[in-house]
Amino acid sequence: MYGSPISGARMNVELILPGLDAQGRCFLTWTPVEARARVLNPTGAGPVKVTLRGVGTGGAVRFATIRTHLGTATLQLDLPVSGAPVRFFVAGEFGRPSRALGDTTIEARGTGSIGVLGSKPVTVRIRKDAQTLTPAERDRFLAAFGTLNGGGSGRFRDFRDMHLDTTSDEAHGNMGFLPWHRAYLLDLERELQAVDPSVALPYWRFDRPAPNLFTQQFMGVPNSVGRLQFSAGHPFGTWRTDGQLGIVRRPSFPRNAAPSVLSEAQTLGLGGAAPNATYGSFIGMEIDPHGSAHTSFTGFIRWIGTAARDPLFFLLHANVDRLWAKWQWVHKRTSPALARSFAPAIGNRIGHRLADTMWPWNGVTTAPRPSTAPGGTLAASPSTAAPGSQPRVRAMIDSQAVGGGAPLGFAYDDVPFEV
Ligand SMILES: [Cu+2]
Repeated sequence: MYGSPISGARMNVELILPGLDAQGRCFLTWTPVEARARVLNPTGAGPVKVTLRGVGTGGAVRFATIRTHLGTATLQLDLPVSGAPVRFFVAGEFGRPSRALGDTTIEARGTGSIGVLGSKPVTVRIRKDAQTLTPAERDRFLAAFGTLNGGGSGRFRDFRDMHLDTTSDEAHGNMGFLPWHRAYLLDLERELQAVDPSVALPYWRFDRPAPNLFTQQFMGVPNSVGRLQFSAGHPFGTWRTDGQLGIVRRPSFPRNAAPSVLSEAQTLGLGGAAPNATYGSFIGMEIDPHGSAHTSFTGFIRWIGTAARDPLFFLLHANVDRLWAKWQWVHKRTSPALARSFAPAIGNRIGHRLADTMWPWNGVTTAPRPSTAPGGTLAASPSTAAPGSQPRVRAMIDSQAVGGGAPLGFAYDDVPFEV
């Protein structure tokens, strides 16, 4: 019992991470979040020196004492024996996302032979190129989406009812096109994560061949009449929307080729050259590559009123959103306070101005809004407080919280956080 103040209580380090879910799990993106470490049951008089590092075979993390993208793989902290917490920042290491739930562990290791004093598993949850997903990642995404559809009677019906000809003015043909779809994807992704928290929405990089995507194991292959065929047991084998079984989609491009759309480099150039690039010009991407990607098929995805019946819609739009996020990063257009990050609505359309609330999450069903507002408020995330249940257009601009505050809780595998 010598030197042991409380029987059975060993000195250890508690890592206090933000945004834990109900099971105590932590999800990170590239955005640094504020965390704390403190000593419990200290022995000795001086501060306890610990080194933080991430271990694991999947994702990786970076640490810093300030909110920066210039984090390091390890961080030394002096933890006072008073037990007072010491602040640090932790983020996913760009380029090294997780592949499975909790595949990265943050360790606090003492000096010399003391060893690991505390640890916490985390998941670096990032939207990835669908072409590069592992079969396990792909199958978890498909299973969660199939559950959300629930054979046509699941929660997905609300998302189907949000994107119709009668609601199109909220989402298309003006400055709110990108923010509205960003909120739409985020709402859907959070519903998928409520089914399986390891899932992030993958994107279809439509300016490159994506042969892994257009298979019976993933997004389906059309038969002679354009009806998609899936492998045995595929969650989309029972896909049903609007009372109709199955998905109709036929590409006008070969499986090993890309559709005829503006390339990524061309798209990023639409807003004009640095340092004068403007959102008002970049938004032209709604026509090409966005519209061109839709019309590179016949079937549901070709038309606004039926496009959201097809799960590929959400991978197509994740790429549209990624291109916006990448343009924002390249040209430093993440601040809604900066005029060139957004543009005045053409014709002053409601829902397309920075200060406007967004339908249907605002619940408004009086003209000029649509007469329905399916789905209720925007799904909450345990990982972040943003954007709130009834977001405004403004809340969609700085998705990674480059300017501070809470991030939206998603990031792309090729768009870093950079302050
Ligand atoms: Cu749309």
